[in-house]
This record gives sequence, structure tokens and C-alpha cells, in this order.
Amino acid sequence: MGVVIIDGSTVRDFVSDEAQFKKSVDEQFEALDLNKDGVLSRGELRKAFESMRLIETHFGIDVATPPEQLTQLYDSIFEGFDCDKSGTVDREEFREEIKKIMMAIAEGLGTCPIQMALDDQSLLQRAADLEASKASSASKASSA
Ligand SMILES: [Ca+2]
Repeated sequence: MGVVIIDGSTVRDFVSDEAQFKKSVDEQFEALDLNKDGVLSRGELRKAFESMRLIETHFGIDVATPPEQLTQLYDSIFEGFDCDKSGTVDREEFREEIKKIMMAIAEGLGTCPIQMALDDQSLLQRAADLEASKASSASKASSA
């Protein structure tokens, strides 16, 4: 968990860097695909969102959400990812939806930088890392 300062352009740059974005999202996908069958099931995706704690917390404060309401929420998230209604989420569907979510986050952040406490593996953390590495590689001669 680290604290980073990001704004909308940090996130947008990350999403538009296709190779980097694909690599990061693919890694997340593989980590989430617990039974390694190449697709995400309803349960696997639910675990992912539970671990991101996007829904149970509101600005870092736990809010009590009734279990049946949570299940409805997770179902609607799943439907959003499962474009072809196959009952599973494949790599492309996952990437497309993550892209939409990231762009929505970028939109929400706008041009006003905010501090966020992030999990080291989160995509927003990756976005911040990418920006930092670009900034540092621009200022020093290539030594890799
Ligand atoms: Ca799976």
C-alpha cells in the first residue's frame, strides 16, 4: 500500500499506452483466474471486487451493505463485463471493461490531482508507476 498523487491524465496516459496497459490488465486477469481456465467466472470476478473494496467502503470508511444488495451489485458488475452473455468473462471482455472503468475514473479525477492510498498491485498504482518511470527516463540518459 502506497500513497500516490494522480490526476486524470495519469490514468489516461496509462490506458493509451496499449502495450503497458494490456500487460498490466493481463497480469490482473491471470491473478483473478483462480482455476486457470482462461475465463473469469461470476465468483472469481466477485472476489476481485471484494478485494478491491470498491463497494464496501466509501472514501475508506466501511459502510454496511446488506448481503442481498451486494449480490445484486456484483451481478450487475458481472453483466457489465460479460458482453456476449456467455456466463464467463474472457480476456478481451475484461480488458475492454477495465478500460471503460479507468476512463471513467480519469473523467472523475479531471485535472485536479488527488492523493490516493493504493494497493501496490492495483492498476491505478501501475498508472502512477508508469508516469513516474517516464518522468525519470526523460531526465536521465538510458542506462538499461
Ligand atoms: Ca476461471
